[in-house]
Amino acid sequence: MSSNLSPIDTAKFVAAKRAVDFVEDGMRVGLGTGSTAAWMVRCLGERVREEGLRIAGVPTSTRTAELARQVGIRVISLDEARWLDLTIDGADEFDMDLNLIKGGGGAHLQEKIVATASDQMIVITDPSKQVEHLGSFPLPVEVIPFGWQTSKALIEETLASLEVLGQTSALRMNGEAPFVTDEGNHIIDLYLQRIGNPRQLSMVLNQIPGVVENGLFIDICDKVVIGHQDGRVEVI
Ligand code: ABF
Repeated sequence: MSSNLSPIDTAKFVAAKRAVDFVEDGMRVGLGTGSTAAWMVRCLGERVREEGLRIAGVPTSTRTAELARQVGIRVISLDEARWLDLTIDGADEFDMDLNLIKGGGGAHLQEKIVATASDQMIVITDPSKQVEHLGSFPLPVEVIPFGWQTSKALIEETLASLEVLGQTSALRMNGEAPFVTDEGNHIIDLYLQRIGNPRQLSMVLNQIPGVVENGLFIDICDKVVIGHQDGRVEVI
């Protein structure tokens, strides 16, 4: 599976391959979204087919559900699983406290629900996602379509009252139309440069009417598996 991969795909692949070693027979596993998580789903499918590993997967997006079925993973809903042993997912940024920004792929709402309902969350990544302070990557905030412009204005007003650098925000687009999440919502991306107090920002954002969930994952991730382009893997 790993031959002829580009350097970046090698990094993602080796991280994914190492992370699926943590999956044991009988586990209920949360399946993340994104290109790194897609490698994990393929690696897990390989273990299901070759070792007869019996697991149930709870996908965090329609894309992941489709891929999981294609590779032979039994897919169940979170309501069927209720609680998960482990979730493996990608991220857009992680800091030394293992706090994350997620949602560049627009799936952070389901990702956060699934990760929070898991005994353990492992993030798989390449080294480029490691940062000293979260915030260089735009922070996604999922809002319901009703009154989204008002929610956006309220978000900006809230940011102005907090100590965050950069306070611009933009509705995420998909071509000419607003991007629509799996839940039928929109995403406002916040361009903040540096988030001084991610825990406070996350709580404050989620109190704004119309906001469904933001992409900050605080105290949710337990381990980060970093794959390097030369094939080395670090676990922190
Ligand atoms: C998901 O996919 C998201 O939360 C995150 O936005 C994105 C990372 O994608 P990739 O692995 O393609 O960089 O994990």
